[in-house]
Amino acid sequence: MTPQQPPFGAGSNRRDFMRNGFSSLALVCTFAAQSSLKGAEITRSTAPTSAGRRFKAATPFTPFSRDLPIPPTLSPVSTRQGVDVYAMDIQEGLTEILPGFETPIYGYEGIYPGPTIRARKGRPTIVRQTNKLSFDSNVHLHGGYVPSAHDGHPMDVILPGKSFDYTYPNDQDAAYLWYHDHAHGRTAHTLYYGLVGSYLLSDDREEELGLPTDPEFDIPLTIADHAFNKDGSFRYSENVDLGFRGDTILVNGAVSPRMAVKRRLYRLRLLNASNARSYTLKLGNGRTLLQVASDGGLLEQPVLRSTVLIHPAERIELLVDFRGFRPGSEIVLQNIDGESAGTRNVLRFDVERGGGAEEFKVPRGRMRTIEKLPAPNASRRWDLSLATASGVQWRIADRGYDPERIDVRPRLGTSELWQWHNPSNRIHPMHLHGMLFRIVERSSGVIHPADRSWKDTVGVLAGETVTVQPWFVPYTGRYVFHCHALEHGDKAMMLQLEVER
Ligand SMILES: [Cu+2]
Repeated sequence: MTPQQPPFGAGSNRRDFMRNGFSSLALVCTFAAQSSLKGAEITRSTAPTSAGRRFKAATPFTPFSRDLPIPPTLSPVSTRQGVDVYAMDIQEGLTEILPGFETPIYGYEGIYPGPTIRARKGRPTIVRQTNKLSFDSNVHLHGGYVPSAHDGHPMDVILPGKSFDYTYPNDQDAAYLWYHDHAHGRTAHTLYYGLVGSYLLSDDREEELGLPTDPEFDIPLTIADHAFNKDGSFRYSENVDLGFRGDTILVNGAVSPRMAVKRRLYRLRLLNASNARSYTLKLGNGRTLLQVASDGGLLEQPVLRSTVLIHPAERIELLVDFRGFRPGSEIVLQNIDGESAGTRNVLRFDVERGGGAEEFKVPRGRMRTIEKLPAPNASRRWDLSLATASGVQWRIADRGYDPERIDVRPRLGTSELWQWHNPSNRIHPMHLHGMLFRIVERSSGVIHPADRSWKDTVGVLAGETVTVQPWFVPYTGRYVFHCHALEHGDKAMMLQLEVER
């Protein structure tokens, strides 16, 4: 493991991070004091840093001390013949995550997470992305039915100083899509340093069901684990085998924030935007959560869950009815897999006094009918394994990524059975671009009811075999499928398919 360079190279015009001398001093004192602590909890890292060794007193890592930031919703710059045109700059930025410190990031519009796009089924969008970074970038709309040329294929990049108009047909059911950098070999770096944003596609059906779509009550929650250097910058160290693990959970770019909620129904859209960490989320008081959607949109019916497992790149939409809580209640969303306070505390809901009079309905029974897949016309087995012959590299079917090679050529409109076979001791969240699949079998047991709808990413557990059935629609062309543990996908756990007519 070697520490990575900070994102900004020499010659950039990065400002001094420490705007606030007092807070900065406090943090440095905290680090200095902590570095002399002995014993407890000092096991995972030797670099002096952040949450793993926090003080009892308030520090920048004290959970629930900041309000949940909500990324701004981007407005179109124009509308041409029913197509909304958006524009974004991919650029460096500074953001205040730890009070008094500015953390250098890469960001869409220079912010982390990037702005949210709210799109509507049947109404296409064009997103003009201008690369103001000093290296190649591109944008993948994760979960989108998008023509190959607009998918953000790892080899289709925007050169520094150039722009690309991504055209999104939005001809698919409502779903929580998200966009992120996909230039080959550096996604672990660029996503970690901030190139992530939400793309919320709505349709008539979800409105008929009464699901909240007002941005005040329909909240994207981008969850990612990070670590910090003393100067407040993100700390990253590459670990190709395990994938990166941070010691501090950020939600929408704030350390374990609090969210003031009214006594009414909220739609919480969870995105695991972590490099490689999976979470098992649970409400602190043991209340159940109602899941209504996953990667590919609505479930057939709502599913009550006591815990929610979410792997990198997956989305889970929950409805939480805060009328059931007393005013003044504080309910903590915890990651019960967390190994420390910094990775256990996710978010606290602070129920405000008053409210409770709003009318709304919680969907019960059938929300949608999942389309029937054509019978599979091929069966493939993809072994997921670690190769160590020339440095640590991950493989799919003993192959690493080769952009010149097409690994599978399915016909448009057909489906196949794909068996992800994972003899390794790591979780591999396997993702297919441009298309959706169903999970049809898990060797570890039954398929959870919340995983029976359309998916674009599935967490294949250590030792597990998961069979999925992708449907090769709606476009022909070249797409990739890969592990979304970003260090795995970068090196080089990715293959290529070409859907042919
Ligand atoms: Cu993997």
